[in-house]
Amino acid sequence: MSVITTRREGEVLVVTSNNPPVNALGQAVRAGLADAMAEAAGDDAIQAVVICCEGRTFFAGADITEFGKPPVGPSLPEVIDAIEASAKPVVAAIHGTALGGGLEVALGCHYRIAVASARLGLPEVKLGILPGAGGTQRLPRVVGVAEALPMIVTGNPIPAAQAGKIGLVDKLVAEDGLAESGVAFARSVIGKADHPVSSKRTDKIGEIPSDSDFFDEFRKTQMRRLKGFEAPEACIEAVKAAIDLPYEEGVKKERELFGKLVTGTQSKALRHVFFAERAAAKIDGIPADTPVLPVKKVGILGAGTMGGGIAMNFLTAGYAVTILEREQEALDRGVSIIRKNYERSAAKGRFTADQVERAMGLLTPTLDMNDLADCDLVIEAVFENMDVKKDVFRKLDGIVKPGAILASNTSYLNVDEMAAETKRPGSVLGLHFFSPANVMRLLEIVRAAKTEPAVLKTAMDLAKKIGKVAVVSGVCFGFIGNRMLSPRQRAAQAMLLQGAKPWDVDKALTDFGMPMGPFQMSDLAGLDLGWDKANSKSETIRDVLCERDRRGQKTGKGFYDYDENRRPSPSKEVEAIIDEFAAKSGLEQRVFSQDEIRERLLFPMINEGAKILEEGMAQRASDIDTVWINGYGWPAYTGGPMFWADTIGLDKVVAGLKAHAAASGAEPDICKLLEDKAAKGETFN
Ligand code: T1G
Repeated sequence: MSVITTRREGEVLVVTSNNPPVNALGQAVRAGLADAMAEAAGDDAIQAVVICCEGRTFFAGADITEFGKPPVGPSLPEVIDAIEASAKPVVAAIHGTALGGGLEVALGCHYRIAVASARLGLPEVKLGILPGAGGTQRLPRVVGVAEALPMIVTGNPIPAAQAGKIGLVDKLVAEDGLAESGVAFARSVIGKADHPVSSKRTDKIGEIPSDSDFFDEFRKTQMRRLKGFEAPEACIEAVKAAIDLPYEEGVKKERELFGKLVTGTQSKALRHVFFAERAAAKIDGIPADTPVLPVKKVGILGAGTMGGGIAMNFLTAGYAVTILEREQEALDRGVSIIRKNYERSAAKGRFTADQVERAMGLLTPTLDMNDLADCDLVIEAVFENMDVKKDVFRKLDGIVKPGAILASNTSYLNVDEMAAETKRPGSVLGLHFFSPANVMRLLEIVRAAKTEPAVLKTAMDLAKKIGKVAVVSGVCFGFIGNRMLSPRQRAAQAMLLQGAKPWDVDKALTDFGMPMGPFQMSDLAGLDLGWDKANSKSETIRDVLCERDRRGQKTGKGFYDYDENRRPSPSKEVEAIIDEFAAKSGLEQRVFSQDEIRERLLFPMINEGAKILEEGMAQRASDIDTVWINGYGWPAYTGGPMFWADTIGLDKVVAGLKAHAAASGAEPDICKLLEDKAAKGETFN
């Protein structure tokens, strides 16, 4: 069955793509489109063409799986140029998501119609590239630079209605009968003398000169998104070329920029990230026909920071949530914080007032655990103490209906032990959200020894519905992310005793692209987590800091001093405390280069990741990358810790671990899987 079929509707040729799952513009689709355009050109009975797609979406872009392989013609630019050169009007009939090359095909068409639920975008920048089939040259001509630039540099799609407003879509049509609407529209333009051939359009391109401060102003709004990424700047350069150069020259400039990016490390890393996030949704070892269990009502134990944030995920997705606290005052505080969070997001335009009221209307606060009886899923977010959690699971098991899922939001603790407190171990698992739970995309689904396949699959299905990127972890201390965080924090502390200062250590990681370094992170979380105040005897730097009430951002000082806006600055007092402990340690004091600090912090993480893989605690190396990018802000343009290790070479990681151990007079701790792979020149991904 050809992926592209054509049929005649009187004088209109309807060209349909059927290339599941997303009508990616693979070679067969491109060839089919080229043949269809030749058919249209060669038959006088055909006076117009409609291009549409079967399945869930219009073309969602080039076929990313073809990247890095030898190109096979016809190229997408060639196909689009043939569409645009047609003497007969070509109409793109859009549904789903017209993205990347898909939107570029639509831009080569003379007209575009779309259903209201469609979205249109050029997300190439998220893959470390830029629109490489004329998008940076045609879109500004169709909608103007001011509208085109954000679409190209952020990669975020826009809804069809907005596309209609800016002239990207000529007509919004009914959700049903899109092809028929396309034929009707095509008939309405047959015979029109001058089709608005986009690539020749210059009416909107002249509005903003390329030396306008519009570009610098725009850069300022995108600083966080732009930091460290190469593609956004190239996108800006390509749009400037659309302003300054004739179309053909501009396309050449686009192609040159595309060629540099697509062969670069950042694009390889970001394409890895794209597929890694999707691979993570695949759970090894469960039958394909495993059912997804029905979940309509969710119970949350604990209305604190985590419980409230977790509740918001489900409320926003339209689930009824019953939230439980022990005291009325804590319950009221929790509910009020949820409302305040919604209102703050609404003020930023993320929610409408109606959406906030709808979400809050789904929330039922209670002090009575029996009110959770009819929940399909209950998540506990109570104090991180095993005895407390065991007691909660025992009580829940006796109250909640048979078949309901019981989940723990624990960050570290053993979910098998919690499951053993119940008569339903098959329905118990961990759902580890990351703070702030209503913002961070990552969810670690902790697979306990007895967790049933249907429960796992239901959790994965729920994760997607609440907009999370989920990764399955086995039961081990800290699961995947926090388990790898521990050796990094230990390495950071150890360097303080050898002459390093917190701000130098943190800088090495923020320069690498992390949002913060180990000490900034400790100050954010609070230095007194697990600190035993009553028995503290100034034995460690952390003890002394806490004893002096330097407990982190919440007390205005920790490793850093913080101003009223929580901006950090190095502290002389802390420096003196560190110097005292370093002198007492008897260790050789030295100056660390930024490269060495980075290696000392990150290589032990890679080693821990290798152990996690070796023990089967993660299903695949790319899952570990997905955890660190979505849970801790690891710079996506390096692909995540395991992809980054592959890029620099596992032999370099092993050599570094050995060298740093020797320099500290310690025995190297190197995972066998890592050592074997390094020796064989293999990679994790
Ligand atoms: N190429 C190949 N496979 C793709 C694909 C693509 N462009 N998009 C999705 N898939 C696969 C995906 O791996 C998964 O496979 C399945 O489709 C469902 O995807 C020349 C060079 C369209 C919004 O960046 O954003 O055009 O895991 O799970 O959540 O200038 O997929 O089932 O085996 O994500 O409903 C630009 C990328 C390419 C769009 C649907 N286009 N895709 O989301 O399903 S570069 C993109 C998406 C380009 C031109 C340049 C999303 C989606 P599997 P899914 P979804």
